[in-house]
Amino acid sequence: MNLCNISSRTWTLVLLSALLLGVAYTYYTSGQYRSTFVEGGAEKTAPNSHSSMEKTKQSSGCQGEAVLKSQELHLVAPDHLQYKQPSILVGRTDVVTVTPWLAPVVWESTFDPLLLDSIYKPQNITIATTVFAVGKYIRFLRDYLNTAEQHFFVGFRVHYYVFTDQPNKVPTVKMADGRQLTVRQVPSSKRWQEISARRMELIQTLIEADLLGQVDYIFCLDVDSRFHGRWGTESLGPLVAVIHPGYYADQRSRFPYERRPESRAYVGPGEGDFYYCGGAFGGLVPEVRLLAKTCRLNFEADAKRGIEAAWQEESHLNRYMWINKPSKVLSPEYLWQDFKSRTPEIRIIRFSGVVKNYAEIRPNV
Ligand code: UD2
Repeated sequence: MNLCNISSRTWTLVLLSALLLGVAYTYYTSGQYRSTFVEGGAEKTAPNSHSSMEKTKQSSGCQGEAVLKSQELHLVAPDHLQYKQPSILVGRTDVVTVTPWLAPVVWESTFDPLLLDSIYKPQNITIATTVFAVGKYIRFLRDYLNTAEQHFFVGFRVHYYVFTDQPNKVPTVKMADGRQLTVRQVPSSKRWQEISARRMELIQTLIEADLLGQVDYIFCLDVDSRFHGRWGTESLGPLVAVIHPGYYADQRSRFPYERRPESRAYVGPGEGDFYYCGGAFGGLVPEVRLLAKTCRLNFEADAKRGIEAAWQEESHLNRYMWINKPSKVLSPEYLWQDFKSRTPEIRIIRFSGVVKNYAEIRPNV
């Protein structure tokens, strides 16, 4: 063995170790952050849900061991829980239950409510919901709240945040234990487009001031709607979008995306996945904060150049969800419209927009 041989082996070892370290570092950093699309925005990256993981002891069957706890990545079922046997051969065949990026599409009979509730119950999660009831829309609030008490995350901690210009008209609704309501006063507006569009800004502010680190999930919903069936733990995920009931059978060329390239909400021909509704979206609080912030910044950048996207924040949300793929997609069962007759694939309507006379309830036409 000469000196020359030793040094070339040593060099090979050093180089291999450096290569391995490099690969490990790239893998680690790419897992830490989820890249996002913020045109004109300050933020380029966002914490991934992995970062909220904490090491903790919990009763997972691994008594005494430290295990990873995360609402999304480590689903712990109670020992000895009895439920229907799952199958990978028998299930719904009339609808698609997974997106091309492998996110579940939630339809009736694709999940086991007992199993899911049993997984999430011990986590003691809190779900915030935001709802805007400005001007004449205050009339929808009572039904919205009453039906939410019957169907929305029953048995879980829910905190309703009502944004209204008429706090004195917020109805008193009997709520189950662990559920509460907070009223936030907002200015009235002469344009419905402005009310609808400002929601993102107010949601972002609420999250940053009150919800981060306090609440687990948030759902932002339209007030002119009622719950008719279960909306629960099956809807939980880091970033959750709802398919709009009006367009799910259409070609994407027909989706009412913003089509002017000069808008930050632009989605071009041959682009886009589904058409999602602005009336319902949600997920983990940090993810929804990023969504709200991005949509608000892009909305404001458009406004500075005199552009208002075709469907205000719904257009910006669609653009966002195209780039930042939702981790769970809720079928139109989760936002139907009362005027639409039910189609065979809709086995249950869980939440549905009421029929309204736009000319009568909106401040402008
Ligand atoms: C669609 C969307 C809605 C929004 C809008 C375009 C669905 C089912 N609905 O609904 O989310 O994207 O198009 O901007 O996806 N509001 C008030 N006072 C008003 C007007 C609106 O409080 O005077 C609030 C209220 O919470 C209402 C929401 O804004 O639920 C959306 O407004 P909308 O219901 O008039 O819009 P709509 O039904 O066309």
